[in-house]
Amino acid sequence: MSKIALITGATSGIGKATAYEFAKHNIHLILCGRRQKRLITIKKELEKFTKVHTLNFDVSNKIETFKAIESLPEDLKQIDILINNAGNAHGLDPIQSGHIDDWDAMMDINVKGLLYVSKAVMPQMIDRKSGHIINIGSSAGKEVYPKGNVYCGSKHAVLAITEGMRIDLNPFGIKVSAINPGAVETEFSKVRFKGDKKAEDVYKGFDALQAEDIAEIIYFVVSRPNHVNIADLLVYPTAQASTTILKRN
Ligand code: NDP
Ligand code: 8X3
Repeated sequence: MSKIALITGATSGIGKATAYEFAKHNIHLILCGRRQKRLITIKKELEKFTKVHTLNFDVSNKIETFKAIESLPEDLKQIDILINNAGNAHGLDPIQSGHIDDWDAMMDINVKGLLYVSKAVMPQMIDRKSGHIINIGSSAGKEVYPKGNVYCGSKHAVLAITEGMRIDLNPFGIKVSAINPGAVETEFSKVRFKGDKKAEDVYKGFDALQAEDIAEIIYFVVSRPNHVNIADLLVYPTAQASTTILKRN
């Protein structure tokens, strides 16, 4: 029987590429995001290969999140795979000149949004004693870099929450994994720099990871046998050695 995956942040970048990768393997999809038009376009493309349902909500809105997940049709309520991917960096400023709205957005989306979605999805996994939760962390969750302060804090929190989930869900046979990428060329920097030209230079002069590279890794992680859980992965482009060491041409 086909598995069912719920992917947050499926309108762009890593989440969208994961939807395409999962569709190739006939995993049924629940695709989430705020940009409804994109959800519709992706659904149209992927329903040639698999069953697709879309949920249009903001993960940082507790009420919207629970309503959306409760609204799932009966045949899609038993989610086997949860990909907590929705998130972004907002700004890149020293802590003393950082913007409170940016801090709120990162903590509300990257940390609290992940918790809300997980809270809504976990009960049926616990009842069935099965499931796999994959949290998309970051190299920024392993190592703090200059001006990364709150984004790094949010991703360190994702890693700590992942570890906590793995411990608490252990009695129920639920797998919990963190995948922590370095630089991936997506809309991430456009969001971080709010459309500023700076975003154009971020991936210049080296071969950044592409969203599809991470999507393939996510599929590898979810397709291991039952007794294998890849708990934590750090994935860099070859040109990157740490959050601050990057070899450009
Ligand atoms: P993109 O900006 O391309 O994608 C971000 C996705 O998150 C979009 O689909 C967006 O959808 C969704 N999203 C953002 N805010 C919300 C919200 N409030 N509610 C619901 N959905 C939301 O970036 P990436 O694909 O690169 O990022 C995906 C994840 O990977 C993030 O958690 C990011 O921190 C992480 N990551 C990225 C790296 C990179 O270098 N790109 C490296 C390491 C980790 P919509 O706007 O439609 O809601
Ligand atoms: C995204 C990678 O280095 O921009 O999480 O923080 S980085």
